[in-house]
Amino acid sequence: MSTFDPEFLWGAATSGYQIEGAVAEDGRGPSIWDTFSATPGATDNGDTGAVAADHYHRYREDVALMAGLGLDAYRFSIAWPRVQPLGSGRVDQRGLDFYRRLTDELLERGIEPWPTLYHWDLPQPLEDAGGWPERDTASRFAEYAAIVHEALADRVTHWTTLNEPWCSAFLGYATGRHAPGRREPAAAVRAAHHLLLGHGLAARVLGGSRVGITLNLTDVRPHSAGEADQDAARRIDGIQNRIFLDPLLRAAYPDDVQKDLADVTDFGHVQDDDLETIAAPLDFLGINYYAPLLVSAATEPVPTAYVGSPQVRVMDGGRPRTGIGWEIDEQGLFALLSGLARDYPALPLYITENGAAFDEPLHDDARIAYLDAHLRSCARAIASGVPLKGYFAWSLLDNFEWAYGYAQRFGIVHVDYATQRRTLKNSARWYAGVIERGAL
Ligand code: IFM
Repeated sequence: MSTFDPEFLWGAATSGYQIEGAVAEDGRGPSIWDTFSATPGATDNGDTGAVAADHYHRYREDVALMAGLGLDAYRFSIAWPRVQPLGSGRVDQRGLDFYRRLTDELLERGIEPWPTLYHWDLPQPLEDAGGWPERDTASRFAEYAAIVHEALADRVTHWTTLNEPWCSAFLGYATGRHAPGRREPAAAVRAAHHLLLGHGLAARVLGGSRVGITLNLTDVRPHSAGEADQDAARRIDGIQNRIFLDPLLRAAYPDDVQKDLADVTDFGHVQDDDLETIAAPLDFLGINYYAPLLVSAATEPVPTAYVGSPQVRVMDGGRPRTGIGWEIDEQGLFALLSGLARDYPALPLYITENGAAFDEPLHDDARIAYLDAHLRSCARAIASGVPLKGYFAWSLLDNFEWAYGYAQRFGIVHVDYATQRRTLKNSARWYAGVIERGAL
C-alpha cells in the first residue's frame, strides 16, 4: 500500500478561461484567447471559451462538489482581463469581487484557495502593444499582481505567478498553435524571458505570502545511446525544462541553451539585474506532468516548438496513449521528480497538474488507472526523499481544452455542455476515497 503523510495536500485544478465562461460580463475585457479562438480554423470545431462550464455563475455548486470530494485545496486561475479589462490602469471591482466570493466560499468549506495569477489569458490590448515579447508586459503583470494581492491577501497564502510559461512563449509565439498565434521564434525566446521577468517582479509585490511558479516539465529521453540522440535529448531538456529552471533557481540561462539558440537570438533583451530579479526566492515549485518525451536526432529539419533545434524529432515510445494521444508513462514522473530533487535540492515541490483526457463519460477506468499509477510514482519519489508536498488532479471539471476545444475531456467531473449538469465520474469517487484514506 502507498500511504501519504497526513499533511500531504490533495487538490484539483482548473483555469479561468477553460471553465468560467461569462466572457462579456461584469466589465471583463477581451483576452488573446477570445481573439484567437474566434479566428477560423484556430480551434477544433471552432470552439471558444465564451460559455465553457459556466463556472462564473455556478461556482457555488462547483465548490460544493469539491467539498464532497474532500479536497484540501483548489487550484484555479484569476482572469487578468476581469481585473484590468485593458491590461493596465483601470481596475474593475466586479472582477475582483468574483474572486472574493469564490475564495470566501472555498474557505467556508475548509478548502484552501490556490490561485494562479496568469494562465494564458493576456488582455488583448497588451498583445496589441506587442505582447510578452515586449519588456513592458512584465511590468504590467507585476502591477496586476499587486492589485490582486491587495484584494485577496487576507484569504490566500499560496500564490502561483504563472502557469506553464513554456506554452505561453513557445506555443503562443513560435508554433502559433496557441494564442496569440504568432510564428516568430526570436519573439518566443523574448517572451520566455519577459514571462520570467514578470514572475520575478510579481514575486516582489507578493511579499508576506508563499510564492511559487508552475512549469510544465518533462522527462526527456534519448532514443538511443548514440551521441546524436544524446545531444538531441540535451537540447530538448534545455529548451523545455532548464531554460526556465536555471534562471529561476540558479540566476543564469544555461550556457548550452544560449549556444543552441545562437542563430535565433543573442539574448540582447536580457538586461543587467534581470536574472537576479527572476531568481527571487521561491517557496515552492509547481510541476505539471503529463507524459515523457522520447527524442532522436533528425537528418532533415522538423517543424516543432523547439526553437533553435530543428534537427530533433519526437519519437513514438510505443506505450499506450490517452485520448488526446499522449503516451502514458508514470516512470517519467518519478524520474522527473528525482532529477529535480537532485539538481535543485530542498525546494518544496507540488504536482499542480496531472491527469488524462479519455472519452469515457462516467465509467472512466482508464483515467483511474492513469491517476493511480502516477500517484504511486509520487509515493515512490517521496519515499526516496523527494520533498513532494501535494498533488492537484487535472482537472476538476471537463473544460475548454484550448486548441482542442471541448472534444478532449480531462475532468474527474463530467460536464454536459448542453445543460451544464455536473456528474461525478468514477474517477472522482475513486479520488475522494484516496483522499479520505490518504493511501492507494
Ligand atoms: O488544459 C491544460 C492546462 O490548461 C495546462 N496544462 C495542460 C492541460 C492539458 O492540456
